[in-house]
Amino acid sequence: MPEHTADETAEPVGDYTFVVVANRLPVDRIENPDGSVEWRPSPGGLVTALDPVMRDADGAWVGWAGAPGDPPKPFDDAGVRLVGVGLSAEEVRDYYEGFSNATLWPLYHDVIAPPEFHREWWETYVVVNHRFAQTAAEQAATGATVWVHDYQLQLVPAMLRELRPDLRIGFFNHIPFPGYEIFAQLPWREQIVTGLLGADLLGFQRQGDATNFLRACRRAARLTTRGASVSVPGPTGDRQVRAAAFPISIDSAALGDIARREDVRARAREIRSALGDPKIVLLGVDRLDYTKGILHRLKAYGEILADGQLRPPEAVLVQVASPSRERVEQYRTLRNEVEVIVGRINGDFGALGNPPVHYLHQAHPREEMAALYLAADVMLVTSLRDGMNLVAKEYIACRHDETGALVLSEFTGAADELGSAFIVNPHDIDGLKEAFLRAAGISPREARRRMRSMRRRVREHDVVRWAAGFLKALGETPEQR
Ligand code: GDG
Repeated sequence: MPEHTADETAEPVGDYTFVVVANRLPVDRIENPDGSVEWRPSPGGLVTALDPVMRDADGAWVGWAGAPGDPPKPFDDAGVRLVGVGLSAEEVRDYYEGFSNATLWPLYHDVIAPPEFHREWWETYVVVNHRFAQTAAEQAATGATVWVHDYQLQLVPAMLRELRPDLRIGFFNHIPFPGYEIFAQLPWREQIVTGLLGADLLGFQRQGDATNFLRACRRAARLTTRGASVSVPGPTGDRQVRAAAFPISIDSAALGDIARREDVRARAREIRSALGDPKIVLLGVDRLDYTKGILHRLKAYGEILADGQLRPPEAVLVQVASPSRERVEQYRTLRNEVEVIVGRINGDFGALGNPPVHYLHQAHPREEMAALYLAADVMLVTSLRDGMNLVAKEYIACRHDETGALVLSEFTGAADELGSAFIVNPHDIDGLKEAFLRAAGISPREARRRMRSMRRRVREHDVVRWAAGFLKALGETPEQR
């Protein structure tokens, strides 16, 4: 129970001056054979990004524990108060798999897959967003800062402001915000815009995303914008809400340290030797998601092999595709398509003991990821649309010796920062093939030149700086801006 109230009539308030609200708690529930339950850190872009920030702050994290049913009782983990939000099986289906991952995700990624619009999904999205807002309101101390994350929770800022006008509310969108012609398809476009505008500051990955959002404010909600600010009418006059780019990053130093470890370097050598000591190792690391352009990458690689421009076993591709959203139909279809193409390439161009594609549909520990990055001569990031893409930055952070080459889609947020990569349009298969070959044949000198500037960028703009920049801007008054 909350211990104190702001006054006798107001909503009860909690103890935490910094509260993160995200769809998932940063843990997975593991049930041991003896029936005991433990919580393990779970991988993923957001978790990786916020971990160092939460360790420093005395904060609370509100999120869903990842399985339907009652939420776990609030508990402390590594100095952070974890507060679970419970979802029923139907809510997981309609709010998470449905509206979040089969409506918003494809819509916001430029309709690479067709979004589905269902009124029942929307209604559940509203109910669940309200539950997240209510839970956050119960945890936040008077005047606390609350940072809401991502497309699953776009109504939370306005709901939270309604419950707790004393809070300072930030929102960060990890995925792209689409152009208005696409966003306008959403039957609930106005509600989404006004939901987001409950925040004081809205952060996006790229300037283009912020610009798209400002346009949506004008078109869908008929509001006035000036520069990066939107005027939002409220009970006490207009509020100025700011929308700007805050490109997310990684904990570059921590990952760099892992990549320096002798056991990790030994593992990288072992990986190369297990692959048959090829001349060129190409690597893809993605959640198995249709936004990541895995099929385009495989098509280009298959054609390169067919043309004889790279010949296994001198060149091999390792594709890590970590399992993702397997209950959503489009993800099951994608898995089948990827596995058919991998099988075809291996069937056409492999020899006994020497498949040209090593395909791993598994999640791996961080050390193994670092070893894979170290083992790879060429990193392939070919997303059709991607808010940022942390994998690109992780590869760069691991390459202490300034070798290796990054092929990077122009449709990632990372492309705005990593201009020294081989920038590609993944829809242009000939262009992809050319970039793969140029990256595979790069001279040590050119690799060093490109890697050096990208490493500087990733080192200096790490996740701590990202979070600090966002929180500083959130703390500024309109006049200070
Ligand atoms: C969303 C946006 C944005 C992957 N497999 C394993 C594993 N991973 C880690 C990677 C990386 C993270 O997951 C994936 O992050 P990405 O940025 O590449 O992509 P999304 O998951 O789609 O993330 C994206 C991000 O949010 C942050 O804002 O950049 O645009 O779509 O860190 O290394 N980690 C481990 N084992 C795996 O098997 N340990």
